[in-house]
Amino acid sequence: MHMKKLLVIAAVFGLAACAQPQEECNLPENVMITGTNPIISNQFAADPTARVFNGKLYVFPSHDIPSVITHHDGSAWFSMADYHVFSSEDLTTWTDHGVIVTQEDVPWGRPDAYSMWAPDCVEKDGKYYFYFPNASKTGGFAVGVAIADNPEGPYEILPEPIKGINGIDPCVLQASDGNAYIFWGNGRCAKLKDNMIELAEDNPKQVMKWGDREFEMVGVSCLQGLPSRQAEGPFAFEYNGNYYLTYPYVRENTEVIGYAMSKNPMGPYEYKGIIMAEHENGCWTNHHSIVNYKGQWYFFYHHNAYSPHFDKNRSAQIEKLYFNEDGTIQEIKPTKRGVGPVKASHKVQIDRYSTINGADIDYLDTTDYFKGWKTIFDNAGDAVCFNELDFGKKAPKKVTFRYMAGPGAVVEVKAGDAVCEFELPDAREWAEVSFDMPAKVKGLQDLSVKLVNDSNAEIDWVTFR
Ligand code: FUB
Repeated sequence: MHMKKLLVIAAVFGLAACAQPQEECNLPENVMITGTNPIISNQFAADPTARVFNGKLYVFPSHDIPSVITHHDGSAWFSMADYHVFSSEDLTTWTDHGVIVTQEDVPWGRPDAYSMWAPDCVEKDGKYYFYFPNASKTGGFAVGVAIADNPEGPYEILPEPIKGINGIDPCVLQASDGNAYIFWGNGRCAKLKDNMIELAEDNPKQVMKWGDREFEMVGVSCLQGLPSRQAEGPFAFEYNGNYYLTYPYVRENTEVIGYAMSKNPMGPYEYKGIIMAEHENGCWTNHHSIVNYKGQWYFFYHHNAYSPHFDKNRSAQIEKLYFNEDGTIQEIKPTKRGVGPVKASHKVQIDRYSTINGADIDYLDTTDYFKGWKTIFDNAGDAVCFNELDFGKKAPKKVTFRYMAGPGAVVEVKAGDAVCEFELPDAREWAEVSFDMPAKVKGLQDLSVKLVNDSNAEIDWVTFR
C-alpha cells in the first residue's frame, strides 16, 4: 500500500477548554472508561473473578485498601473490608455497582479483620451465589455465601459459613456432569449439594496431621504432587471435555499462574505449565480467572500498577487467552494496552502503549497514582505505538494533546496511511492544544506518536474529534 505522507507543521487551532468528548466529560462517578490496563481506575481491585451473566461481563474482585492491619511480623498487610461488583459490556466502559458485602454485616465474621480475600459468584436457577472468605469469629478463615436475585445485588448473607471449609479463595465450578464443585485454598476441592450452600455428604474425607493434632478434612487435595509451593487462589473451569485447575504458586520467589488438566473435576490433575510468569517488578501475588465472553477467552489477573511501592494494593487487568489444539494454554504476558476497544475520540492514554521505542513512562502525580501516567519523549526518535484505535466512520477533524514541551518540539502522528507532524507550543505546565487534522483517518488503525527532533515533550493523552 502506498503511504501518503503529510509533512505539515499544522497551525495551532487553539488551547482547548474541555477537549475530551461529552461522554467522558459527564461520566457518572461510578463509570470508568478505560479499555487499557488496569481496567478499574476508581479504587484497587485485586483477585478479579470474571463471570458472564445475562450477556454482560461481571467482575467480582477483592477490594484492597491502604494497610490498616499488620502481618504477624509487623509489616503492612492485605486490608480488605468489603466487596464491590463491576460490570462491562464492551470491556472498556466499567460500572462500579458499589458495595455488595461488608465485614460488619457478616454474622460469623470478625467485623474488624479486614480479611475479605478473593471471592467468586455463580448463578443457579436465577439466584446468584456470592462465595467469600473472611476471618471467622471462631478462628481461622471460613467461606461464607451471600445470595441475590441479581448479580449487582442486594445480597443476603447467610448466618453461617460453609461447614467443612477452613480456608480462603473459593471458586465454584458448575460441571457438565450436573454437579457443582467448590475449590479453595491450595487446591482442595469438594462437591456442593444442589442447594449450593453446603458440602455434599458423599465427599471423600482425609485425616490430616498438624503437629500432634489430627483433624478431618472434607474433599480432595487436587494439587498434591504437582508444583504448588504456597499455592492459593484456585480457578477451575471446563472446556472441550477437559477440566482445568489454574492456580498461583511460588516457582522461585513470587507467584506465577500455573495450570493442570484432568478428565474429572476432582482430578487427578496433570500439571501442564505456566499461564503467566512472575511479575517483573516483584509484585508478590497474582490471582486470576478465565472466562469466555462473546466467543473470545480472556484472562483476568492483577498487578500493583497503581501502588508501585506496596504490592498489597493491586489492580485488575485483562489479556486475551488462547488454547493450543491439544487443549493446553498458551503463555500470556501482561500488557499495558489490555484488550478493550479504545475510540480515537476518547482520551487516548498512549502511555498504555502496545510497543515502545526509546520513550519513557512515568506517573503523572506520585502523591496520587490513580491519576495515571504520562509518556516522556527526550530524544529524536522516541516513540510509542498504541494498537487498534477506532477512528470511526467519520474522519476526525482535530487532534488535541494534553502535554508539556520545550521550545520547538515536533511530534509525528502516524495512523493508517497518514503521517502528520505537529509543533507543540512551548509549555512548562500541563496544557491542551488542538490542531486541524491534515489527513483523513477512519476505521481501526494502529497509532504511533514520535518525537521528530532533538527537543523534549511529555504527553498525558491525545484525542481525535
Ligand atoms: O487478596 C488476598 C490474597 O492475595 C488472595 O486471596 C490471594 O489469592 C492473593 O491474591
